Amino acid sequence: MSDDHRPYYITTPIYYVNGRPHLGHGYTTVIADVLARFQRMLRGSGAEVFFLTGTDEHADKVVSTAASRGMTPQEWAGQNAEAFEAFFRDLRISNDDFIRTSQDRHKAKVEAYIRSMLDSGDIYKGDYTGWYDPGQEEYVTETAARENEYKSPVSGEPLEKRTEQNYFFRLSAYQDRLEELIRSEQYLVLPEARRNEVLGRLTQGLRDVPVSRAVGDGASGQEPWGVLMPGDPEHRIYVWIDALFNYLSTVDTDERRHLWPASVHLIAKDILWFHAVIWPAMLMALGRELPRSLYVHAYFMMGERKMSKSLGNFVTPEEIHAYADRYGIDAFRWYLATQGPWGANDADFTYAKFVEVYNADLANGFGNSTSRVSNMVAKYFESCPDPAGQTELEGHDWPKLTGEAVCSAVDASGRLDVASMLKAGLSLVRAVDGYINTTEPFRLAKTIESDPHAGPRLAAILYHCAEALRVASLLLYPAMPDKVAELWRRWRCSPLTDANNADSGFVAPLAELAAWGGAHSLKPGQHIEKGEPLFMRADPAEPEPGVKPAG
Ligand code: ME8
Repeated sequence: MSDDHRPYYITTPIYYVNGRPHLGHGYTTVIADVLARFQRMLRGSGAEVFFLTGTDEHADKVVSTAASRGMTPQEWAGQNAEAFEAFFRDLRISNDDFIRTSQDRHKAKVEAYIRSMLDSGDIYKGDYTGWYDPGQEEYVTETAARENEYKSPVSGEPLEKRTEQNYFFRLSAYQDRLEELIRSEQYLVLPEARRNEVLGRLTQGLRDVPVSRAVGDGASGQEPWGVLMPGDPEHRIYVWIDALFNYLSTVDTDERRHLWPASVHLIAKDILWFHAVIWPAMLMALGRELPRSLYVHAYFMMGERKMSKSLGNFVTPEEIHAYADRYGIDAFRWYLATQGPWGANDADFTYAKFVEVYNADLANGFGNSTSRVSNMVAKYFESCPDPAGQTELEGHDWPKLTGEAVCSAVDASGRLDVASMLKAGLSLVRAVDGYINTTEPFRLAKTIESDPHAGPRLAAILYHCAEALRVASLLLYPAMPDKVAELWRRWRCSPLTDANNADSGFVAPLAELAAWGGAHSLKPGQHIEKGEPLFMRADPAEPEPGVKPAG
């Protein structure tokens, strides 16, 4: 997973284009971005990191919604795909490609994969009867249908009993191998609760799954929308099968083939089965390597219900924009990355919590600490002071403390524990605060005239504060690229290949960038610019930014 001799290839789900983007989509994509940025910094210049997101466009609903708007499916899908791309630009997502399943580069590959599975007998023609959830465009198992009183587990709408002639994927043939792969962690499913859930369901046995729909069904009166079944133009490939292949099709080219297998697929628990079971089985059928890991997070909720498109209760791009206008997009990213539903538990998004975290971690934390230190340096020394070889002060061994923080962040990134990865940076900030409180440099400054030891001591204290904050800033960068790049410009210590572009590469790997006293550390005498605090304090009494969506 974190084997850094291999390229790092990370993906998000590709999102449905029949509705607008919302916080849930933003969440997974921001986390993927934080992990991708961390890996680029970890590996330094020439890092082979590939981050893919995109849109899933061949759903039947795209056809019906487009028709109701007097548009072609391609036009409607294009308009919404652009909305996702714009949303991700606003969120400062640094994806390397954006795959749309309606693109020829994808469709041609899907056709070839399906053809190969028809040839091998992994796909065959037969009859299928089952409970269909029209909202989700998927069949629900008999057990799941019964447990939910034959209603959609997502929308609560009634399920429909459907029979159709279909092509099937011989999933049942892969039962034992799948169980073995997931149990042995060759395909690592995280967190543990989700892995156990998959293993539990696998022991109930696997049925073959339909992988096609009749042309005309759900798309009547239109050109067939989707990828046609090779050799049988009466059938289209089921949107879910088409979609899963995006992870492979995008890199199945001469220039990119070495990127496969993916290091990490990130998803939420709604689409666990497709990714934990059907996807690896199809890859086995194709004789391809399996992705290294699948991370399955929980849901952002609004009160008791999952935030979702079909329920219309989501935080919109406009609302997120309003937060960004007031607090900066980096603050929003920080909140998502540290407070979101990572792991097995759902999380609520609330304004009160946002303000609390913003003030504690950013305004009173990172922002205050960097501005306190910049101000003291400017006031007492004008430029970066000289520590004169001292490394341990008041029991604080800063080279060791910063080294440990970096190790802890790297470890956490390997476990995909994003919050702990970022907290390693924040805890260094807190350590600097505590250190300022015990050493009281502002008090020491008053004795410079009378005490000959006070000046060198003050210089050493402030140097250590600044250098520790510089190391902390590296660990905070993946969540807050723009604010951190701003600090690096002010302190003349940017490790970016272009200091004015927070998305440019890193000149060296993290181990070198973070080395105390190394080539990238703060140099005595260099300019340290004061500037405005990076984050202004938020007033909890102020009303929430933006407007709530209607309904
Ligand atoms: O399922 N909380 O697309 P989709 C957290 N096209 N994450 C959420 C969320 C919430 N309330 N709501 C959505 C599809 N997400 C298929 C995927 S992949 C080959 C095909 C995020 O538009 C989360 O990542 O419904 C979830 O898995 C995804 O959006 C579903 O997006």
